[in-house]
Amino acid sequence: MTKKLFAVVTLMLAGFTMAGLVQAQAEEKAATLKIEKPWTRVTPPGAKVAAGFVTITNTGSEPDRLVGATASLSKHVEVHEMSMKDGVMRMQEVADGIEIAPGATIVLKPGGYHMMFLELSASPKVGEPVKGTLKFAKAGELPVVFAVAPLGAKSIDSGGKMTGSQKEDEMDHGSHHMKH
Ligand SMILES: [Cu+2]
Repeated sequence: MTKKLFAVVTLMLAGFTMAGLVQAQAEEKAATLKIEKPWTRVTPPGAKVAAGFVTITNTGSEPDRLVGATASLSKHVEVHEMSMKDGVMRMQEVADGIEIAPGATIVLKPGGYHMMFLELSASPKVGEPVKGTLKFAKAGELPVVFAVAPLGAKSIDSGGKMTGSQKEDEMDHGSHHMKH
């Protein structure tokens, strides 16, 4: 092998190793967050907003934060929390996102943390999953597909059966109409 050829081969090997390393790092980042059951649900006629839910477990050793999301049928998405104040359920944007400590699981669900899909271009329909992403402070933007549950569903597990009262939903939308 000539010296020149040797140099070229060495450079190529270095290049491959670098590419492999970068890819491995990206995979490792994504692998530290386990994303389960992203879902949304059918909205009442005329609704301008829909809610999105998901379960996220941090299997890594560093904390991360859910700071935002996207959904194909929404112009922009906010992360919201619900809280009881003076006997009234309210919701507000979580400005800094939701922290996920190492080993912790956060559950976005009706009545708690949720994503708010704002300015809908179309309503979610059962059988038509919604593509989107979840944005994390450290792991970056990860793709998800939101399954669509029927109107008023309280979880994606119940097969969309109505398990709670619909009052909560009406209140959600009422306060959003005021806010947005
Ligand atoms: Cu909300």
